[in-house]
Amino acid sequence: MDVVTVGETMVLMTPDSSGPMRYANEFMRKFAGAESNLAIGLARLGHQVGWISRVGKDEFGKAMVSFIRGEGVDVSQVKVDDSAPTGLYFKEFRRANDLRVYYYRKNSAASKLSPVDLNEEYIASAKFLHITGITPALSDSCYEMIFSAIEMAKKHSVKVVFDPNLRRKLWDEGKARETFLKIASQADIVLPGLDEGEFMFGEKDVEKLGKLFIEHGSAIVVIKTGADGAFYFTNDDHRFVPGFPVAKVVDPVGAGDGFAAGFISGLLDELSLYEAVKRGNALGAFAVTVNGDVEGLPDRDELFTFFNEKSNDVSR
Ligand code: KDG
Repeated sequence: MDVVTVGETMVLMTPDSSGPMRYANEFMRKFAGAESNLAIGLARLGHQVGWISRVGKDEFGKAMVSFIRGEGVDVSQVKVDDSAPTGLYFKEFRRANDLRVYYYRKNSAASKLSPVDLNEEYIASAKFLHITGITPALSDSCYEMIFSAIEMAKKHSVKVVFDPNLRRKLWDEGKARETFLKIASQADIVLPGLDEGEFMFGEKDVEKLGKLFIEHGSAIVVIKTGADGAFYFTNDDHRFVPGFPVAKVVDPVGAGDGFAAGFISGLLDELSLYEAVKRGNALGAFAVTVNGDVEGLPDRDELFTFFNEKSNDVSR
């Protein structure tokens, strides 16, 4: 396995119309979750990736697992829980640049994830373990599970990639900060947005922030600055890698997961850090051109055609 990831995926209901949710009558049913988004992005680029999770013993759980399996992700470690439902969330395109989400995920099947759901051999078989800061917010057992997964990865020299993915609706701020700092100190690679870095360290200056992350224990940190691009930092190097302009952002959710998929794909292909971040930027741009978290992510041919055309706009 190239990458193993663990976390909750939900049924995603997206209204056909924009504006306040109370007027939305028609919805498209999709599936989304930061970790499975990442897994799908990697699978589209031809990497071997596994997703660990729990789903309800319900129609949504069945459809979700089929969808993710259909995208080429290994779902052999997904358990079906007959005592809790598959989680659900709604997107609301309230107005331009104001997208809101509503979660119906409390006590969901995935919130029951615990250390017993982890298969050590499976994690040990991977080159990278990907985790996000969403999972430890879901329940005490999810919190424990994340730290067990990190411990297993470290024991077998599997590199830990941490994407903070701060979701304020799920957390008490102090607990979130403390948890993110604890995970970051154990992770090999951290992929924060600039705002998440500021949330963690109280520092706005990107160069100072990069240094703080490295001193805190990560070998590589990539700080994302939205459409502009991203900065990478190691102990002895740092550079800015420009992003790709997108003429029309249709749905910004999933850009960070696209970035993580592109970046990890670049590392798996042994690209330079600069080129890996560039691939991350490209996938982030692809993700936002289409409604849905993963529908816009490219396969290898599409990605290389895009790079060869040297197009300046991914949404052309
Ligand atoms: O990164 C995209 C995710 O935030 C979205 O799909 C929903 O996983 C999700 C979450 O917990 O917010």
